[in-house]
Amino acid sequence: MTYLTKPKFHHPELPKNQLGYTRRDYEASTSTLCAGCGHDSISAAIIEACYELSIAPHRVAKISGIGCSSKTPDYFLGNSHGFNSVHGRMPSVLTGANLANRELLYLGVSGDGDSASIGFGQFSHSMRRGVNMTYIVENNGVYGLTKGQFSATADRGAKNKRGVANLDEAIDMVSIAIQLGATYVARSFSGDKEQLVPLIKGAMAHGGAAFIDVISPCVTFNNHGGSTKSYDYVRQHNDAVSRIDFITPGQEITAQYAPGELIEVSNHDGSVLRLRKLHADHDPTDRYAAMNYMHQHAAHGEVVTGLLYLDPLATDLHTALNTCAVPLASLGPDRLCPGAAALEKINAALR
Ligand SMILES: Cc1ncc(C[n+]2csc(CCOP(=O)(O)OP(=O)(O)O)c2C)c(N)n1
Ligand code: SF4
Ligand SMILES: [Mg+2]
Repeated sequence: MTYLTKPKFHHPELPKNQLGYTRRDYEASTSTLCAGCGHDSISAAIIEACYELSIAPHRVAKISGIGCSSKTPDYFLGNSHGFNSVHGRMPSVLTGANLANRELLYLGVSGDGDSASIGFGQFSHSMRRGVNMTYIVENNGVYGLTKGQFSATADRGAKNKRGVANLDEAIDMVSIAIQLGATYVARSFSGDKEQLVPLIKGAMAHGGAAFIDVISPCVTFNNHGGSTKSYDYVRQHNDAVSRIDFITPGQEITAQYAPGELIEVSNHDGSVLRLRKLHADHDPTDRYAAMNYMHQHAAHGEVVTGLLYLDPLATDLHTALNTCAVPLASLGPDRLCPGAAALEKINAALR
């Protein structure tokens, strides 16, 4: 059996969001992942973020590659558009869909194998092009679906289940995303819903390439003493630089913080990101300082989490290319085919 459907009925008093949807309306099939897999917690965080943002499910397109992580869009947002693509090819499929229809919210879901190995080129180009999307990598340091080989994000010296050490240097996807021009870059932990949900909300409201690396332990192949992607290791080494509050348009901003500890950033849609700085020496709006900060802390084995880099003035690929303002499918023949006279004019200009 590849999926289990959930019963449709639910308690009539379940809380509803502004659109009248319950959390159940953002769920989908029952997960068939291993019990305790971090990926299921990320699915739950996506459901919570979309519920709290009152996103109409038909406005979301969820696109994935191949892997346990890439299976997860089957377990959330059952009423949204979805495309489970080919291994490592999620970014190009998402970019194509995005260019054809700018009115949807694009959610790319991938794994560390899917994005840091076979799909590394695709990942990189989607970042440098500034595709407007929320790109989530569910990072467990292994190829879970094919039984636990080290992936390219596994730390050098980390051990597999049988005690064999990884000899290769790890790819830090967060550093690469910042370097290549992503404008909202975060790292989180599947076991920290309080941090992850607002990070996803902020990413979905961001008007450019938003990348979230979520450490997501694989309980079957990479949750033992020698792993640096296990629940215990991440809990012990998690160093949060910031906490986000996400405030929707019209919501009252009540909490008070001392000056210097708080950054407020307004989004295009009127929502506000309120960033509580936990480390005074981390400036998330300075791209090079953010990278320095992460490298320094990584050298001491710390897993730095939170919103690590943010460009408040971000734009996206549509702006760069000056694309059509409406979905291509809504264009009539008159706009798709300007006629023989227009073609003749173009040809004449090239002679
Ligand atoms: C072209 C191609 N090569 C290899 C595979 C085999 N394969 C399937 S999933 C996978 C790795 C998945 O790892 P990751 O993206 O980290 O996902 P996880 O299962 O760990 O969540 C591989 C190598 C494939 N499906 N297609
Ligand atoms: S093999 Fe690992 S990644 Fe895949 S479902 Fe099981 S715990 Fe999750
Ligand atoms: Mg993986």
